[in-house]
Amino acid sequence: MPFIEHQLEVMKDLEGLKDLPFEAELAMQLSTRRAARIESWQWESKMFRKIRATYIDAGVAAQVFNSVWYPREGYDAPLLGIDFLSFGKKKVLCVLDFQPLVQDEEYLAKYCEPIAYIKEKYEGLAGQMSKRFYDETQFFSKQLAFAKFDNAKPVKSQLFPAFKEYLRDYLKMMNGLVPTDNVNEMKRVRDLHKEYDIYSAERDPAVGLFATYWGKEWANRFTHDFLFSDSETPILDEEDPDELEDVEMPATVQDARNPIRG
Ligand code: BLA
Repeated sequence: MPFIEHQLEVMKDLEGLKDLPFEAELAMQLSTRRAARIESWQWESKMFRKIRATYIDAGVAAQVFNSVWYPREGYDAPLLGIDFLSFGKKKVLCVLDFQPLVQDEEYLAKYCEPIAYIKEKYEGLAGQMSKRFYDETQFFSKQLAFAKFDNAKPVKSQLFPAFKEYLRDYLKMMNGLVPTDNVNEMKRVRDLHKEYDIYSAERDPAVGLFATYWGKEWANRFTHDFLFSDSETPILDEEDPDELEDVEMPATVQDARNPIRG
């Protein structure tokens, strides 16, 4: 929650900040299966075509803050990607990056490398993602702050300060840019955003977690209609009882399955 509060505080200074309403059923759900709540928000501003954020509160069993900032099409800047998860306090996963739209050296030097100094300060955030879900050479930078902790301590001592600095530098960078009004360039950027959504929707291991709490139909819609809304929503085969088994359930999610309060 302190992460969301900080993000909201920072967002207050965005020019033209407005709520972007979306389907109520996707914006909030309680779980009838386990004690859990998922709530999401979406905004736009003069500089961002979309900022979305999600908070999952399943008590100690699962705490999640997930957010993506999509600049307007006139900016070819990286997206700000945030995925912080804690399962039972003993499995803490932190993923934070200026997510590059392309992997050209010049682009990375301009947009991602300037924050290398932040990552260098926090040794604990220098971990490497596995190859199980994502491909680190697509939509991720070398400045990806990545960590798996077995306790909650580094969340306060490393992740929170790093998060504040990434957010501060992201906005400083954005504020220093002059957006283009070249329609071809804007279309190129929009297409890359779409590619990001398709790529992420295909790989995000969250779908299994959502299905555990809120069922696979909702999980499918939430992933494709809200989280990565430029991706196509696949039609689920209601007749296939094994369909959920196709979704890989990460080990940490198994822990989140233990109901904490009855
Ligand atoms: C990993 N993200 C995960 C995992 C889960 C989620 C369950 C796997 C944990 C594990 O077993 O190792 C959960 N993802 C979520 C949730 C949401 C979500 C709950 O989107 C939404 C509310 N993921 C992102 C964004 C980034 C991201 C924006 O959503 C980029 C900053 C990255 N998630 C990301 C990476 C991993 C991950 C890199 C770890 C992959 C690995 O090491 O295998």
